[in-house]
Amino acid sequence: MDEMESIAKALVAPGKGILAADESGGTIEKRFKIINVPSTETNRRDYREMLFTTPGAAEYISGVILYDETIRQKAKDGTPLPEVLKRQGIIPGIKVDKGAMPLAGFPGEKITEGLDGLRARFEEYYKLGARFAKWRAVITIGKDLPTLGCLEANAHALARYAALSQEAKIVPIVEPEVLMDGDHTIERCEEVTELTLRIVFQQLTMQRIVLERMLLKPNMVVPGKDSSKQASVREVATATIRCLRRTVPSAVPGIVFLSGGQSDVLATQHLNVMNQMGPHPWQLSFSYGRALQDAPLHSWLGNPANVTAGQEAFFHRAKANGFARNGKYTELLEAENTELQGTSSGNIREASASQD
Ligand code: 5MM
Repeated sequence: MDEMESIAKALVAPGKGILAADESGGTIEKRFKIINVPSTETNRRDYREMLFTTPGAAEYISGVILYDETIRQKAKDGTPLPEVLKRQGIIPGIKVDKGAMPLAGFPGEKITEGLDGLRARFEEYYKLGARFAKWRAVITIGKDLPTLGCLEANAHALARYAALSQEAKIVPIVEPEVLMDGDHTIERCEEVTELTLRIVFQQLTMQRIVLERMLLKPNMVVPGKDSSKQASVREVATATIRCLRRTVPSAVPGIVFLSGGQSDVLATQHLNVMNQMGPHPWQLSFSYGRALQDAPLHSWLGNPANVTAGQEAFFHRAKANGFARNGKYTELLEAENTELQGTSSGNIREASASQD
């Protein structure tokens, strides 16, 4: 089998999913602020080393998305962090976008930047061990938003990125995130997500992306976080699957959801019910950032004495999502390690859905 195809398949292997640990400088600073830890290079390294060296993590985690700084960092014993992951049996990945900036002429909308010089960066990232990559576009729902201009610009950039990624023999994860911010209904989220995915796949086709060699990282279809009408787990699962079946070709090997500001437990429940509704044309897994990290972050608190507690909290969430990815998650499983979860779900619920 082609190398990229086998990497894409390995990333969505049964019972496994991806840890998104690619917070850029500003985002990790925000996360550390919640636990009162200064965002120094050493603290960022220590925190990520704690996650990556979690005993048994590879049972449920297939790959980790790194940030440019992290892929160049070394563990305390001098081992490069990508090597630490490889020794665990985890595939290193890299975020290659340079963030979302205001889109000229489109007030309230953003365009993700980072295409200039990307071919050379991909070459270097391959040498540093990255075998998959990620680029995130953000789509805002609001009055008269999103515009077609914004959707097309972002879809085009995603497709240009994916083409360069495949040229470098790196599997692209294509992440068009329709944000949860706002008071819109679940129906409006479904309408916007469907349109977004249609335009993204048109552009991927135009740029000759080999669908078997990529993964899609979408939002789930949920009401805005300020909506007066919240949805049940089954409603979210039903709307999300309907939307994906209408838009994602079956040649795409896997869909790895982002959590987008949902509580960690809810993100697991949604994934579980969607998998129970299968079989689906693609594997359905996770690529969570906050929904995997909120619990370990609050157990760690920047204190070296808490590393084991942080790893246990991370392992627990990875395991829960590994089971959900097979539709086998249960309340009993969630209750294991209850004392370690502390207030994590509460904290994440209070956090803003927006990354920006
Ligand atoms: C980890 O956060 C990623 C974005 O970081 P920056 O905003 O600093 O670039 C983000 O793309 C993340 O990978 C996805 O949104 C998934 O994370 P969540 O928290 O939504 O599951």
